[in-house]
Amino acid sequence: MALDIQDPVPVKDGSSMTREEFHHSYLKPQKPVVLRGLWKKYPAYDKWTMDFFKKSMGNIEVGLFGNRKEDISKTLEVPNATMRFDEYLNLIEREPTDLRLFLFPVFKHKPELLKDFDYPEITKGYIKIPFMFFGPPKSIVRMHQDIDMSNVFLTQFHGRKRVVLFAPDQSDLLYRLPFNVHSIVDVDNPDYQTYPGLKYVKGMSTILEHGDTLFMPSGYWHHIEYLEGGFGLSVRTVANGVGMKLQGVWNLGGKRLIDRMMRSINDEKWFEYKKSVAFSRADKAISKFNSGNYENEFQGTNAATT
Ligand SMILES: O=C(O)CCC(=O)C(=O)O
Repeated sequence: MALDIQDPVPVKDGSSMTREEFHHSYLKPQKPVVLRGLWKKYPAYDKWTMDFFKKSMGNIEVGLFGNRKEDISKTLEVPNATMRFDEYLNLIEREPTDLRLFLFPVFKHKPELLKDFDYPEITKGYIKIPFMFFGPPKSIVRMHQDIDMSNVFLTQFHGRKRVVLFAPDQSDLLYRLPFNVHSIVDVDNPDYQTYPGLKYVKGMSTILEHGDTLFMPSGYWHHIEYLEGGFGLSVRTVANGVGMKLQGVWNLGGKRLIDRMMRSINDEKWFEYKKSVAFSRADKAISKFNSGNYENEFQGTNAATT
């Protein structure tokens, strides 16, 4: 049985979308959308290539993360390798490896890159925190929510990426770990025996190409597969609604610290405890689903628990 993730994320012309239309149809109802060509009018659109980054900042050392799909207990806080940036770019053009450059603060290293783009009208009025992501072919960004629960605009500049999305109200059925923003399921190899909640989830998929901007509303789960070596830029804006904003602050200032502390005391035992909570929440969500109460009782409340 295949996971129910076939629904495509709608694709719209980003260059002609007005702020009003975006607010009314996507931001307010918190619906994902691919905005094709949203960043097209800026120099970065053509200028930012692999060669450009190799030449302009190839000599810096970058911290790289393994995809750690196999080790779901680990979080992505500490890089597990370093390399010269140009060597890393050569590597990801050449071959699959599991090393990704995650939340790369490229503009700290080279602030003049900020002159290569502006923020499209539809994102104006919000906080923007730009980060870049680089990854090799076949690498996987395991399923997670962004810890600050922000609205995210993820623009692809090079290579294609497959993205699977789930709304935040599916968190329990996705076996979200408490004190964490990761899920323990693998959407590419769904194990229904161990994770029966997966029979009930409903997601969406899309493939991003050069110039596509994916709008991911606050708290949306995302699983990403790099189909080719490539890179993208994410711009974050404040979370939607008071609940999501508070959740973001609590994730960053409370949960993350508790998780760190408990991991340092007994990582294995703490992980087993978190898994047991995830399983018990999923069982409850399945019962609600089977009794027909899922929509009424779970919709919109999951993100505020834990
Ligand atoms: O594109 C990537 O490599 C990861 C993007 C991501 O996870 C994010 O923007 O939260």
